[in-house]
Amino acid sequence: MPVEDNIKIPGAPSIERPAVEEPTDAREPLPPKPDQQGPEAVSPTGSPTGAPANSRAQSGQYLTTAQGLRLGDTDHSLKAGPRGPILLQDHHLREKITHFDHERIPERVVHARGAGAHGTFRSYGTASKITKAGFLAPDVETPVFVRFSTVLGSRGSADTVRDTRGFSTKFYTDEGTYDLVGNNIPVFFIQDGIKFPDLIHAGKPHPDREIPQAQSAHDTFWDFVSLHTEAQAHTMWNMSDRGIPRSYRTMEGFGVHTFRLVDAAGKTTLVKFHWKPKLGVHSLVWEEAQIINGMDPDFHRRDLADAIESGAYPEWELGIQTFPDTEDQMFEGIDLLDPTKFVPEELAPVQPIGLMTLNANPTNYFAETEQVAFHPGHLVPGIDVTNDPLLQVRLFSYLDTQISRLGGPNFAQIPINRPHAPVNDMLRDGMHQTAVHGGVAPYHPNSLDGGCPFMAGQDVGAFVDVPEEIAAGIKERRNPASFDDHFSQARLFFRSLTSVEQDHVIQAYTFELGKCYEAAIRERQLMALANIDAGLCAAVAKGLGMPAPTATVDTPEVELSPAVSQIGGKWPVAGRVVGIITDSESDLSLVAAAREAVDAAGMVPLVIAPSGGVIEPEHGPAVTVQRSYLTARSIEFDAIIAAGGGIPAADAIPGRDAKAGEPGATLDPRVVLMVSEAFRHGKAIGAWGPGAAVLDAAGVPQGAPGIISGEGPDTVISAVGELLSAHRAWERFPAAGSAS
Ligand code: HDE
Repeated sequence: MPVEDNIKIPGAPSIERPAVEEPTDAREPLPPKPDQQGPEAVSPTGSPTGAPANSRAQSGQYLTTAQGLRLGDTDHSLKAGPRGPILLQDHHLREKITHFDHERIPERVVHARGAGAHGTFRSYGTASKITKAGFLAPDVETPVFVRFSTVLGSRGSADTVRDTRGFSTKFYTDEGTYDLVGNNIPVFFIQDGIKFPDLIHAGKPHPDREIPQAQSAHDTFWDFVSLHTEAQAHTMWNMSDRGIPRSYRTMEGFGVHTFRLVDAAGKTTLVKFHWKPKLGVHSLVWEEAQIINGMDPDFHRRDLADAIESGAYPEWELGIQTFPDTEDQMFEGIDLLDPTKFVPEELAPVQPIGLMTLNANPTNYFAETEQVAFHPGHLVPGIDVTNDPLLQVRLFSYLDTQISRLGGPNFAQIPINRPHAPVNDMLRDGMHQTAVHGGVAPYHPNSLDGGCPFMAGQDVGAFVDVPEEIAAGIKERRNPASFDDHFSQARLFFRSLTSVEQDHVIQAYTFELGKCYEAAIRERQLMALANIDAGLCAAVAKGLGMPAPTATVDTPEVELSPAVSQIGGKWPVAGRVVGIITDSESDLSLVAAAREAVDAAGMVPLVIAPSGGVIEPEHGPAVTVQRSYLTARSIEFDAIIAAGGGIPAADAIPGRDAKAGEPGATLDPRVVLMVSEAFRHGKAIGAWGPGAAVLDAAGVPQGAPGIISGEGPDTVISAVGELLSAHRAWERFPAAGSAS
């Protein structure tokens, strides 16, 4: 049994530690864990019920049928004799199997893989000058549910694939539910939503063999984006470190489109929404991301849930860039209706308007994270849409998709989707209707139900579509000329990165295009890169072993935006994971002190030892092991402390663990691998005592950036924390750079 200690390691599956023996005493189901929360107890029509938070969970001590009939056996079917056929009469068997047969619903056509959390949003009130939205008034607190996602992969796909991430927030406001359904990249692939099925068909696995899963490194994707060059700006962001976030907690979020805020007098302001993570914007490195996909495909989900469980609540500031609502809807030459363009922060600063804190995990993934239904058309008074042709198509699509995904038109009555504002919608009947509507006159106007429901005036919170004059034009399928520039913002982004980040972009393009079978597709994408940046194009072409084409388009010169770089600041380290390597020669009092120090700094200490269990020294505290040399891999840790010499474990033989290498080594090869990978990935590494030998064996040069050797945790842990606040020891990446 693990020893109890005052440092709680997140991830316990149950609120109670189980005994080895199967429980036999009847008892009520266990309550949710302290880090968990369910949807608020409101009725299908938005009224508070006053019921306890877990009132929707199952209750009662005994197994029952769905009708509440107590059962005495669920392990044996009803048969004609012990060896006879099963009887059709077995109502329990049929109910159990029939329900099981229908447990799955269609996964989302995009963004199928996701993770969610509950939280609150507290408004600073700074936006109330330009919007009448009640939840943006000073100090208003609004419950939220957030779902993060990848775009291309199926529901069971890996978390750390190179992809755009979704960042959807449901604000349960008093004036109705407001959804901000954004991404972690501020520009999109396409300008007009009619192209969305083409984009997704190109990005998803090939329809014949259904490969590759959850990635863009394949022919159909690059075929499409190289032919359809408006996708190049988004692709550039995706090939940068933004495509492989370290954590959902370290992602920026963007509303992407331009929205319109409306004040009480009807005055409008154009805005772009930004979520700024308090922990900074950080990413994985590509090799790390690929190893994680195999070692821990749930890496991002686990990170989010563990952080919340351990009290390191992720926070984001919501901010807006504001622009005058002029007739041409342009700002500094950027068309605000073109979703493939962003407005650099240097031109329009992001003004903070509120703080979101995610403080509870869902109690049930399916009920909450899978069934939550977002829609950019879920608006509140004070926030309206613009004519961005991508947004306009989204306004149709999100409502429509829920009908097949959630089995009918009443998905707003599913607990996680219920508004916290009174609902009187005159929508009636349909599959899975759970409300019990009164009255006889669900039509307007009526007199039989006393005329109810009534139309609201603006004085009582009606949503009024912003009256907008539409310039005379002809009905046609055409973009405005301002949408024609496909390359300048890709150039702007690439050239604004530091040289380490530019190298990652080069690596990503070279990898992705190197995975394309067809040379013509590689060549065509190189032609697009030539129009963006000749140095980038040449470096990628070299890696592909192909000639670099010359530019065919006269791409306008750009002002750089250093704000898009992720490198160069210091951020909090809350919830970061520190692995502490120990062995039988480690001084366990130092290991115990290291755990305390890591925990006290708000990070999570995980002890890695030759085998699992508990290390019990003759003197001093016992230490519970969280990872063995077999189960640990560098990717799980943001920093590694070698507090032991990595004496080979009993299973350090390839027959038990292929990465253990050849037998007979003086150090366990898995420990050496762990440290060398962490070194290659620019992670902070600390060592004391026999740990120094591990660093030597891993080829870590003494005095290299981000390497701390000391006498013990006193000096090493604080130095490691300091290094982690910059995310990585960036100096360790030999930067070639490439901007022309
Ligand atoms: Fe989506 N998108 N999208 N999208 N999207 C969906 O809605 C769609 C777009 C985004 O966590 C679907 O409920 C079209 C831009 C997120 O549940 C679907 C177009 C942006 C999520 C859909 C776009 C997004 C979705 C799939 C082009 C960033 C996950 C299931 C007109 C601003 C929401 C669902 C969640 C989900 C359609 C473009 C973000 C099919 C037609 C641009 C974060 O309705």
